[in-house]
Amino acid sequence: MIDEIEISRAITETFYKEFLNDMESEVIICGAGPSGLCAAYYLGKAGIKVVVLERSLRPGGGLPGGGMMFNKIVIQEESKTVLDELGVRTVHYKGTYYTASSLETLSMLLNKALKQGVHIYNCMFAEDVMIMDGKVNGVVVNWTAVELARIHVDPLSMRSEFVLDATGHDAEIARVVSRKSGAALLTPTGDVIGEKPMWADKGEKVLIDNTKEAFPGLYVTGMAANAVFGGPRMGPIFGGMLLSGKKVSNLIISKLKKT
Ligand code: 48F
Repeated sequence: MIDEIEISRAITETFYKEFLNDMESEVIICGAGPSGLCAAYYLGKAGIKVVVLERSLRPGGGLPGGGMMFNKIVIQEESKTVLDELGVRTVHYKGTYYTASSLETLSMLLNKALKQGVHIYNCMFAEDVMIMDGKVNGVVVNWTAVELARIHVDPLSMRSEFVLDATGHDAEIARVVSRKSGAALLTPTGDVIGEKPMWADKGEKVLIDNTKEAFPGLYVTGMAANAVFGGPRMGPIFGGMLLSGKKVSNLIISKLKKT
């Protein structure tokens, strides 16, 4: 006989066991778009304890929408190796351009990250950060439903060695650090410089360089990296997002090895 209360117990108990254990981790990734998920996969693969927070009900950020809801993405030759590793099928278009299904890319990123032991909390967002002794060491979290309902509910906190801002165009985490830390970001102006207009070629090129530490304990990846360090947007070419996620995972892995 199927019992409703056993089902409810199974869900709550399993969730809370995991959530309690995830209150402390090595890396918290804010945002489950392509760059955040790609970073999560590589960090998980390296055996690092990773927690991903995603404000939406469905992870993926701008990925499933492809270009203006045509659900295909374009990637370049250099980033094809990442999709090959994930098992995503690509089709050669012309020259150095390849296309892939945005849905297959999302499903494989999710699948591979989860199978590496990454825990993803959807419907939960980082509303603030913890900064101690000049270093970001965690985030303050709340349910998206609380934000949508505009009700006053105090948040909870999650600690980590490093926080990764993968929140996309808004660079929400870097902005909160800039606003509240009372110290300069590691950008030329000391602040979030802001995203520049569409220029796909330049945007993809500078993104890799912009993928780095933006404040002690805080790294930036994907569109958040270009927003923080002032790079252009690039539209539905996603190779840079994947390479940025991979690069930031390597930076964090080497930092964790030193600490
Ligand atoms: O925007 P998003 O897809 O970021 P990305 O990984 O990729 C950018 C591309 O999709 C596209 C592009 C391609 O070249 O330019 O725009 O840089 O995903 C960001 C995710 O972060 C979530 C948001 O819901 C989205 O799924 N997010 C934003 N703020 C928060 C957050 C927050 N404070 N806490 C948790 N999740």
